[in-house]
Amino acid sequence: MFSKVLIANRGEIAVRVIRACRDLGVGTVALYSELDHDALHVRLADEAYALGGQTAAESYLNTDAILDVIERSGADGVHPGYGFFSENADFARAITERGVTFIGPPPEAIEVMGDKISARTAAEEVGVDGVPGTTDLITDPAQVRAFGEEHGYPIAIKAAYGGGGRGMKVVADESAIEASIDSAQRESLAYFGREEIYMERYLVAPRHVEVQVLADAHGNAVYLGDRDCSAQRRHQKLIEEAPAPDLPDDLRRAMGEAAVQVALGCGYTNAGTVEFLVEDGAYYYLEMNTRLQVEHPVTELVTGVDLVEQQLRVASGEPLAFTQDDVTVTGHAIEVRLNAEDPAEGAFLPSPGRIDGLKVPDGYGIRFDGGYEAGDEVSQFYDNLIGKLVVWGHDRDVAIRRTLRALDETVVDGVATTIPVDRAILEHPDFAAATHSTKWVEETLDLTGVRCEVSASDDGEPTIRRDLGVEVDGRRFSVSMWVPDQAAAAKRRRSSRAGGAGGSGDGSVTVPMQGTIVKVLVAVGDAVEAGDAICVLEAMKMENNIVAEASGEVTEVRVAPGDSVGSGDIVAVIG
Ligand code: MV4
Repeated sequence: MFSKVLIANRGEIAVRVIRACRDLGVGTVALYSELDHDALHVRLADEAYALGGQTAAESYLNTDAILDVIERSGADGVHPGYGFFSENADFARAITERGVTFIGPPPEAIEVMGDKISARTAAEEVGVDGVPGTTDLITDPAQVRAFGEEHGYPIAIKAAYGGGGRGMKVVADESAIEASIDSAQRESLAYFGREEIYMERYLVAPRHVEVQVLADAHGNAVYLGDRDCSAQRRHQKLIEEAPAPDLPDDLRRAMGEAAVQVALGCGYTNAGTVEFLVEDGAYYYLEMNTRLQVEHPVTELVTGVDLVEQQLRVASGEPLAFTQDDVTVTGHAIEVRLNAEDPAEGAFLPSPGRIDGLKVPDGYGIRFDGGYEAGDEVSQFYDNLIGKLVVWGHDRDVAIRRTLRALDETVVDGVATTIPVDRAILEHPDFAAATHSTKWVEETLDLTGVRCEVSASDDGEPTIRRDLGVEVDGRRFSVSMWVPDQAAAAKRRRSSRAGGAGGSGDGSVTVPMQGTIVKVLVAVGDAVEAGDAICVLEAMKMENNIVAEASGEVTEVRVAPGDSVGSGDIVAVIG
């Protein structure tokens, strides 16, 4: 087992890994950006080191700074969490070259699965089929036309180096082929810097079912049941559950065994997830995620297996202590992601800020995996996942009711949360009947009136305990003190925050949050109306239209696709 593990991440997943290490008597090393100098993961770790910087690129993605801390701390293992460097083969190699263990799969497996075409080929080689499609790159519209004649429409054109649905275009009929190829290539180039594309038949309303796998370095691999993640919008999962409801036993078993074959076929070790689409009683392999996933706790609650403990054991060379026959699934588990976002009737507006109050639910069958406590700040620079409510019940109906009960007990003051939309999903008869697909939240769920007002905590405490970080020579030590709670007082005075795109009334169009410009929709000289989209900003894995506040002529365009912008930056000026 490791003696000291460095967690190359932040927020709830860093907290989750630190807790697992503590359970095993393994020392923990946290990293922090300037904004996170006093974050929960930093307070919980045995040691913490400064990376500097504010944005992810300046901090949690700063390879040199992280490698330097690995060396200084003497860590013998690195857990990447999810996101950041978790699926970066170069990072895994750089760590391994320094004699430190990457707590994840071999870099070769990350590479095979990072390229969607080789990921498809790898599955085909072990007899696991994807959606009918090809592993050829599209170089000529005639290929798509021929595919349409054989398999029919719609067809999905996908980015070979894509992910998260970006670069994917649905071709409804023959007339749309050329335009779809163009826009898939353009989007793919903007997001991933590569324009290779391929195609598959497009499934219109599938369910997203994924299988958790775990493999050791001695050739043993098991699957730990499945999860349904169909309740999502714009590729952001809202609610996940295990097991996937209403799957025939033989299909479930076949999918589990297929997942294990895919893992063994690419030399996989550690925890991983094989994604499938399920439609009309058939399953189709989609891709493999070579990391621990956000929704892993639902699998833990129904199997009793601590996945992070297993990751640490497998990475330190231990063989799996159980076989497939030992794995059982008991009851039902549901995870609700609590994001600092106002559902705003479907607009999902980010709501960063200080969490003035946080009361998490408790009681039988309840687990809360949080990354923040009251007094902590949710920054616009990072993922705004506050925490995850994970609930177990002896069957799905019990789990749904208990999740609603737990949400009733949950209080978050100071930032808006996605709780109202979670409630709308959990109370809906379609969700109860498990007839929902990946399209359901966007196309069927009515979000009229579903919003979250920012509530202010009303306790009159004049002081608050702050566990402050004192940094000495780039290493963090903590000191507790009681200080006047000025931020809470200021927040109480402040009126409710404005959401969406902003402007200053002088014709400048600004962005409301940090992100990347993926498309510019106007040019100097264009006439625009109030409400017209000026550009598309990608932030927190979502595309946001930045709109003009007033009508007029575009006199300046200050951004181009690929530019990084910060909150308040001017993208264009309307004269
Ligand atoms: C598909 C599909 C339908 N047919 N491929 C979206 C993200 C990427 N991982 C693959 N995705 C999809 N691929 C074919 N051939 C539908 C989706 C899809 C989806 C998949 C899983 C979870 C949510 C989704 C939401 C929209 C589309």
